[in-house]
Amino acid sequence: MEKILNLITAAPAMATDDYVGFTFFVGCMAMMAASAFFFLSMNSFDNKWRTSILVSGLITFIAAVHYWYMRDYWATNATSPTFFRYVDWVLTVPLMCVEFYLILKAAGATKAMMWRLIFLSVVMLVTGYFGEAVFTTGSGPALWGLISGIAYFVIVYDIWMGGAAKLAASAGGAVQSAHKTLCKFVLIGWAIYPIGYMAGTEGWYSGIFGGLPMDVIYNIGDAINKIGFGLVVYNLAVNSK
Ligand SMILES: *C/C=C(C)/C=C/C=C(C)/C=C/C1=C(C)CCCC1(C)C
Repeated sequence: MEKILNLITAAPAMATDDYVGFTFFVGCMAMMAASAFFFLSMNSFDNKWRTSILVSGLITFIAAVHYWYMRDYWATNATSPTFFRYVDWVLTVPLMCVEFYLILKAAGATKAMMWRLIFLSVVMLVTGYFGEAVFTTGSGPALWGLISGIAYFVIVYDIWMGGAAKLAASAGGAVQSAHKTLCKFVLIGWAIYPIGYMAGTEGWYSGIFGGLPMDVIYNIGDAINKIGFGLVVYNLAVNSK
């Protein structure tokens, strides 16, 4: 017990004007609460939805753990926890691709479709990491950001107009409308991230977004996308119980 208390009280105090630190803190709480919500509600659904809700919970839970570390990293170093950030994304974004597969499985989604989305998402994130943490000078960030952006657009194309869209149309009803909402999250919600990237890296675009705090943008994006995505799936399970 004393060890636990020490752990909690040993957390560095946060300055009241540290609004970046504040968004890490609130983000951590929100992810924890969302995880409890998804995990606890899971068993009230029909078997066919349980895995989807479980994955929703895993996404927010993995994020909660990373936010715990990122919050601490920020409090200690006052610099971006880029490594933790990308480890979080490389685990959670592929799981979001799995969600597309899970809700369309009954309509005939294939594992090949799922792996294609997972592969594209990993390309998007690894190239993004290169631009943000490895090739950070000259035209490095712009170039790697562009490659990352291309992978992002292929994902958007696949789910809006590719095979996944056709399966959703054939499924119709609640599944089709949930798919459509998830597509909007990817098109609009995920577009928050390249804005954060442009705010936090050097390039021709620096004048446009320079000065905006990258971590606040990423943290807002994560809260909207991870919790929102999970709620869309939750809603689908409720509507087609
Ligand atoms: C829960 C975390 C999510 C949904 C993270 C999504 C991240 C992206 C969609 C990142 C995209 C990027 C680009 C499209 C270009 C610049 C580099 C990235 C990695 C920020």
